[in-house]
Amino acid sequence: MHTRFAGVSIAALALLWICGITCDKVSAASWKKRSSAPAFLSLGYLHRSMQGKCGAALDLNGDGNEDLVVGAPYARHKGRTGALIVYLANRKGFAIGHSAVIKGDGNLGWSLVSLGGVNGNGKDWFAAGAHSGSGENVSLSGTVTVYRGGNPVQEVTTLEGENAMDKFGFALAAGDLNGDGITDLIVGAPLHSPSPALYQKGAAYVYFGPDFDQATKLKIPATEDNQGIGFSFATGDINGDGVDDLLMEATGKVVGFYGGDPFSLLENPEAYPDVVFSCMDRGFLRLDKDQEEKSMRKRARKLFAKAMAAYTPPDLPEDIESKLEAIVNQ
Ligand SMILES: [Ca+2]
Ligand SMILES: [Ca+2]
Ligand SMILES: [Ca+2]
Repeated sequence: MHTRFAGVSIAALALLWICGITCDKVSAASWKKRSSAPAFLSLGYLHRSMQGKCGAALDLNGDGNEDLVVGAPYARHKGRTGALIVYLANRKGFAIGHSAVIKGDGNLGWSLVSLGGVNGNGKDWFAAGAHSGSGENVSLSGTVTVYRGGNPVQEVTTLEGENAMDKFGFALAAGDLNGDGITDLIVGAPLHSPSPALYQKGAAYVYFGPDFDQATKLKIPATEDNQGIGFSFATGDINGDGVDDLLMEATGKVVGFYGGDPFSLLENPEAYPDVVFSCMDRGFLRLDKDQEEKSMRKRARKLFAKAMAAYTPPDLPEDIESKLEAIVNQ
């Protein structure tokens, strides 16, 4: 079973954020040679870049120490927009400076997800979204680039949305949905229009590892029951069968599809969700299907609350933070 919620990332990013604030007040020279958390960069093109919008903690170079990739979707360089900042750590912690900056376009760094070890060499892979990116076939559809761990990291493939302005790559998640032991990549395109009647109601796409092939993706379009998908996801095993399941935010509710081998969504991508939760003030309420199962509801609620928290900027109003915390701790 794989549960890929950014718990570690949250902690690392919180440190990073705190560190960034501190940097404004303390000169770099007064810092110790090695720090437990890296500092935000103050390079000109990263000014107002929203660096820290997202992050992923993963071992890029296979040395056993968790490294950090941070998105800066509004970094500006030579007319392009977006960047990823890589921080490699050793066993003592992070160096003060960054290790590399991967410059991109189309708001690269809006979303990030670790794919774990894909080819068994100990170096983790990750994917990064550029929701305004242009693909080979469609301009401004949004793109997602898959990177192979290493020093430097290398691009494996770039995926693209179907139509301009789909915002493909707005949200990402990872999990082994077809139960073959290899991580799969889930990409949201919240403004995709599956049909005129479902204008900008969204879609989700699943790309199966280790190839993450554009041609063999699974498209889960918005339906009458699933409108508003593509903004956020969570993965984890909510029905306890050992295979990751997919939870998707939809308008006014969260819908869930069970993973499996065979993966039933492959047969019918427009199937009615296996579970539907409505977003009520007090968390998630199971609405329909099968018998009430408290433990599953509780797990799903926790999984999704953690995923939402991972995408929460650090300056949310206190009441929203406390509500999220209450959901997570229920
Ligand atoms: Ca490492
Ligand atoms: Ca898989
Ligand atoms: Ca499952």
